[in-house]
Amino acid sequence: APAAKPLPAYAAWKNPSAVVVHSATTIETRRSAFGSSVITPAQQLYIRNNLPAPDAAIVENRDAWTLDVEGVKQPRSLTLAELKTLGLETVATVLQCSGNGRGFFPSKPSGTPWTVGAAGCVLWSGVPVRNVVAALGGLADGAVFITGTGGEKLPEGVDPLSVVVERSVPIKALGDCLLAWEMNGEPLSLAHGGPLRLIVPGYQGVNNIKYIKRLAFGSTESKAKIMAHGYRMTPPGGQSSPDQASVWEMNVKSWINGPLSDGGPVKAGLVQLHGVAFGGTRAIERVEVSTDGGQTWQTARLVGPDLGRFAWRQFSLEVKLAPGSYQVASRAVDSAGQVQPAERVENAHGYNNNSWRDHAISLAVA
Ligand code: MSS
Repeated sequence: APAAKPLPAYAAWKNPSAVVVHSATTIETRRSAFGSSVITPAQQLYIRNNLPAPDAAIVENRDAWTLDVEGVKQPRSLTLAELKTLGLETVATVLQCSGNGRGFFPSKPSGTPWTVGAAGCVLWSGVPVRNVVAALGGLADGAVFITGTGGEKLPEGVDPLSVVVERSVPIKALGDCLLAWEMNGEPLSLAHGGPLRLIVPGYQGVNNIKYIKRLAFGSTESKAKIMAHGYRMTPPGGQSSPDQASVWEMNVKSWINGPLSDGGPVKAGLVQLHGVAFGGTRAIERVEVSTDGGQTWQTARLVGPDLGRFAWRQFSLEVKLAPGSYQVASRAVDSAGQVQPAERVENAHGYNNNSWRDHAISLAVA
């Protein structure tokens, strides 16, 4: 096996045994490290940066960070100190990279071959975006999209639109969006977007803009490359274009986190199969587990606190397993009756994989 890559400086505080460092900008949580207490500790949460992380100086004087708000009746710039006066809410959301599960595509799309670990369930505290809009006189006419712009310093000599991390989401997300300065009870780290991050609950990771500098409401989507061409459901072999579906709401998904037999077979007898399930913007209705590769299913028990429809649910199924080899799969159903599918939707860049078959594990029992 190749030597493990070291953690980059901005993420040196992560737990090295809980993560796989793919590169300085892509760090994945190990399947065995998720634990079973709903919330993912910061030390083991994945990282995905499209640009290098900004200088740590941006989190030195957090309250002085400024956000430009446009597309409201009274557009202006607000400091983080002022945003903190406008409201306070906490929401638990699944933060998941659009490419989580890309590693299961046989077509090997370019990009990080994440399996399950580009995801976590996190608590965010901040001000609801709707409060900020109200404080600035309400939306200007014609708002169809919410656009967030990342605060990275852009490389010189290139078209800013070709590199800026700027994403638009439909205005219907407005009621749920948060401008967060705290994660899991701690000031938001630079690695996860501090001092201020846009949280779009239920939407794929890329829409949750870190170190947000500008929030705009308008009639058109961002012209940035990452919006117009990036993160689109491009047919296999095709070219990305703005008419293809953007990677927005997450689909219903689940996977097994344990026990795993990677380090040797699990002891025969009573076994508690467990994992996580989430439905994007919809709550989880139920989760089924199979030990025979999807031929038969049993309903699992939802475990632990229900932190709302944007969080994931832990689930567990108690089974008695004789020595042998098992294909263990899980299949979630959301509150709208959407069932996690057996097969992935093939696409050029390996997005939105929620195939239960791809996420099944082989379990050796002895
Ligand atoms: N933001 C910014 N500003 N920048 C960058 O790069 N990235 C994305 C998001 N946001 C970015 C941002 C992505 S892409 C993701 S996933 C996320 O983020 C992640 O997060 P964390 O915290 O985990 O790192 Mo895929 O869909």
